[in-house]
Amino acid sequence: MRIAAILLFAAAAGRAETGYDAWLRYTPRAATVPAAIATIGNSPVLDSARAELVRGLRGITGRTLRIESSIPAEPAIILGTLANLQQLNLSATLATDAYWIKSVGSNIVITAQNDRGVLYGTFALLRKIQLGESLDNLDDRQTPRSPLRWVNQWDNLDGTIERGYGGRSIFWDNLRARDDLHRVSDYGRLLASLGINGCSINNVNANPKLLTPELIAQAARIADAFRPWGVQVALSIDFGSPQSVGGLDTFDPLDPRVIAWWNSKVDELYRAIPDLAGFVLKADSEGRVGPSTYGRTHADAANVVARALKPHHGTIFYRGFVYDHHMDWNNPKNDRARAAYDNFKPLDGKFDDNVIIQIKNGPIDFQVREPVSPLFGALPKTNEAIELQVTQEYFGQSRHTVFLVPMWKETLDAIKSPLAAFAGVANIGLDDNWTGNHLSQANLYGYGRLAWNPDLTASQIVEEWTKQTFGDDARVVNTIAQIQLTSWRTYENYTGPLGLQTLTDITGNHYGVNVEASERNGWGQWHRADSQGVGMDRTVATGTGYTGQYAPPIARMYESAETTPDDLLLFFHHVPYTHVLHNGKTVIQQIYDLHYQGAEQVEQYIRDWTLLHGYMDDQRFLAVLEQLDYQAVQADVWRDAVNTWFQSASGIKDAAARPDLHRMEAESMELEGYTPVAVTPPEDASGGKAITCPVQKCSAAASITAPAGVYTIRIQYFDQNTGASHFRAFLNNQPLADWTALDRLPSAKLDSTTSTRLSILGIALKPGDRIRIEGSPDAREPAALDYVELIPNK
Ligand code: GCV
Repeated sequence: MRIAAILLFAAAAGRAETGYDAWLRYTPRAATVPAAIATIGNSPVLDSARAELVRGLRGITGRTLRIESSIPAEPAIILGTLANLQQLNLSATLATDAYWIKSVGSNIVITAQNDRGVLYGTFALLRKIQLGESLDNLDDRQTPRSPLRWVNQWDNLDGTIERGYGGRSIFWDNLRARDDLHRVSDYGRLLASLGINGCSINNVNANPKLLTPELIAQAARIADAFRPWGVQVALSIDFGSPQSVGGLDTFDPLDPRVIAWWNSKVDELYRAIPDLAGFVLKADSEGRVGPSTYGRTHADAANVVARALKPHHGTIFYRGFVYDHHMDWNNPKNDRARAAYDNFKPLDGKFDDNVIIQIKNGPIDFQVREPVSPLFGALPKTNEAIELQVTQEYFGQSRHTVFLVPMWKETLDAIKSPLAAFAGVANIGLDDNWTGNHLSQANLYGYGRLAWNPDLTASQIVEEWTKQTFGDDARVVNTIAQIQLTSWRTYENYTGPLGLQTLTDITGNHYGVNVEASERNGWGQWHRADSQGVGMDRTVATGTGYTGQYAPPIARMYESAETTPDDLLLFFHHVPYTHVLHNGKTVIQQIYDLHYQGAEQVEQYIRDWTLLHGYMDDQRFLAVLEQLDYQAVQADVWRDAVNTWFQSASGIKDAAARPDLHRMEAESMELEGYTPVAVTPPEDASGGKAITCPVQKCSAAASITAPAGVYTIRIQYFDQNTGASHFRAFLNNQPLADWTALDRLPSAKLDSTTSTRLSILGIALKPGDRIRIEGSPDAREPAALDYVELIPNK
């Protein structure tokens, strides 16, 4: 938190603006459109299309469209399927869900092969208007690249969300669908605006109870809420269900009783949800049961369910995310990255045609940078879907701005084989703004747009999103686009560059820094950094052989450190810290430099964002400012922790001159009541130590030795989730700041996750001035402090 700046802006805040409308804001702008709408045909989806057009144009033009049920003599916007608009003699062949927006005389016609296509065309017309595109001589036909475009919710039936950072579930609470499902309808509208046509409504770590009659009835209510928006419900299933809820003594996919159970369960489901899209199945992965229990294959498992779905035209997405999380880390030939290919390649051609293998973009698990999974294109006789994680599990969990589209684009551009489907692990919850951070909405938008058309560029997507969400003032669009488009690289710079993967707490919350957490365990996210060098040797020649899973030209490129791009060097090769990169720097110096660079880039985002004051509503302006400010703090924590760890591991000092931070370690201040404690891991605190207060009130004081000048005073403290400690800061006994540690940070420990700070801007200081901080613990939170730092004003 920055005290001076935020208070200043907060004073200006006016009308409540939550961000709930996301990119469907329909704010006023000049647009010449017909005054009437005629919808030919009748269905809930067409009703949604008509209502959306009326709503959108009322917002944009201030006028309410006249509603006609047949084509009027005067100009109109005409909605209907090709079959219903035969009188217009439009000749076209359109795929399911494709749309055609066409000027016919003074009319604008939105047509498609199915009602859902008409709905998508309606949103597309509204998007054009919001983007200020010309409506003259319209002739725009758009066909989605893949027929199935789903989001996966990792929502649990108790209302929590696995890896969810936008609040609790909009679907479930306390083992039932919520009584009020209006958020589900509103979400359906957001999804429809992007062309998403399926949503699996529960966690892939599936609760088998979902297949009991009581919960099937609940799922049916959710399907009803989505249906008017053309979003079909799918369910994540547990492969042990024939036994756990079916009462059988087996779930062996080849057992006739199991086959019969799946058939009858699926029939029951379709009676309740006639348009059920199908299932998602995570089997033999991270403790989920699967066919291996009976020595059966993934094809046996997928097909038994697929055959039950087939008569109902349902699809099963079978996850390729299968690996052993108890691998022996001492064996240098073991490699989690190999797992998906090793498991599925031998089964190519053995899956039924309504099975889709759902493959994560990279071979590990949504790390900050991974190569493209070698399974794409390796299964020519099998349907493949790409799974992208919209929720920011390893990307700062909605507390950091990270726009994922540029990363997804690199993957999608590299995949040459057809994709039968897209699956995106969604990032929404009950928070007012859906995603916990206004700028993270762009990830959902971008996912949907790419699922429709993977050829769109990241710049096109961010520009569209920004104009619709924040308006089309050039300063706003350029600033937000610049922040979003560089944010992945920025985050990578301070969390895990050169292919190290996200250096986070792998066995914990996946949020804060813990460089060693990935090592010496069976999870296989190893980077194998030690005193000599760093990186995983995945070569065929001397390593795990993973590079051999790629097609020959790619395999050759990754086999040699010389030809591997620096961004992925340490993913493929173990090298000494002194290995020289293509840019001429050593690996170790690059690690140091990039961490400084990443942290500085976030500071720049704050400066850039500040210039947008007055160009948007104060609420969203302020919320993003606070979020970026917090991100800057965390980027410093990451920088210091990672650099400290590598300096101590490698024994090689950072060769660059860094600015003097005038840092006073809390443990070296004059303490009353406070006690120094060791922090684990030590790199998570400056000097490896913090101070905690074991009594009701403690204080830490120091005299300033920095030269006279104007400074920002940074007080680095710990904000655990076990209480709300109170702090007060004084300068020469005059009150300077007063705050309570009650941010929602996901840890109860003193570590990098809870390390945060208060910045007090613009304070004149001279040598000898006394800074004193008082801390009062609350519950089990000990008002811990790490350091005080003085940053001279430039
Ligand atoms: C739903 C990672 C996540 C898990 C997730 C799993 C998966 O391991 O940390 O939370 O489980 O991926 O994709 O199945």
